[in-house]
Amino acid sequence: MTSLGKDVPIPLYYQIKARLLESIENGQLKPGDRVLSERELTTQFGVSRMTARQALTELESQGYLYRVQGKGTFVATPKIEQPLAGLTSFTEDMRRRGLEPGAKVLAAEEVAAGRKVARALGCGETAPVVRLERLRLAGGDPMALEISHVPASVVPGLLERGPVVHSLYRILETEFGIRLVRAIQSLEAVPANAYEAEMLHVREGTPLLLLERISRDSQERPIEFVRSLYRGDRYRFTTELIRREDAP
Ligand code: 16G
Repeated sequence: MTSLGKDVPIPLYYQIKARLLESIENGQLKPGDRVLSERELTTQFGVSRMTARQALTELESQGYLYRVQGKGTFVATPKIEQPLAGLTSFTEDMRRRGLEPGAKVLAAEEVAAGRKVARALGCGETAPVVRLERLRLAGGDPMALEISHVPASVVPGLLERGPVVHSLYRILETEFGIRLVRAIQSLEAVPANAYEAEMLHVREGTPLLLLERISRDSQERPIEFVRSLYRGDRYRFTTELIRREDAP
């Protein structure tokens, strides 16, 4: 790696970070490869230990590197690229990537909708809804924390049929004849709180991607309101943008 520019207004740690990132992105450093340690970076670039540490810590919290106690810092597997175009289920998304989907049910209960859910589902605030909180797994690793709300009236008996450890969308289709056809979804960044961090195996404060989705069936009925927190260090969402013919 070339030496750092000491006369440029770019912090040294940031320059080291950029060098490492470049090596990862152009394939010189591959998933599983060990990267230079703090001490090695210090010698190579003539920077302080703190500067070297900051570069590694940021790359780690952004999901490019991971540390193994006593062994060193290694290049992580690339993030999961998730197109935002189709209305797909978690199970379908993971299978398409050859990963084994899973779910750990953290809560499954019938509750009153409350203001936010009522607004999303177009029901009364006291209307009963099924609240399903699940940790979604891919190959056993936690990927997202999902809280779904479905009007109890459209899924009678859902809670009695056992924990929803497989696909909710499949159950909706096969057991309740509900096919989701359309959804409105928003995406924003939020820091992981202590509980979310523990569940998702990230540090508190790590950026998560919060997706909120309201899905409807062919009769335009709102069926599901979900808040999904995806690991920002494992996911990258992509969209296709098409320039309209009449764009100014
Ligand atoms: C996706 C959906 C979630 C849905 C789940 C069903 C988002 C943000 N979340 O994760 O709304 O409940 O798929 O997956 O898109 P399943 O059929 O595997 O249970």
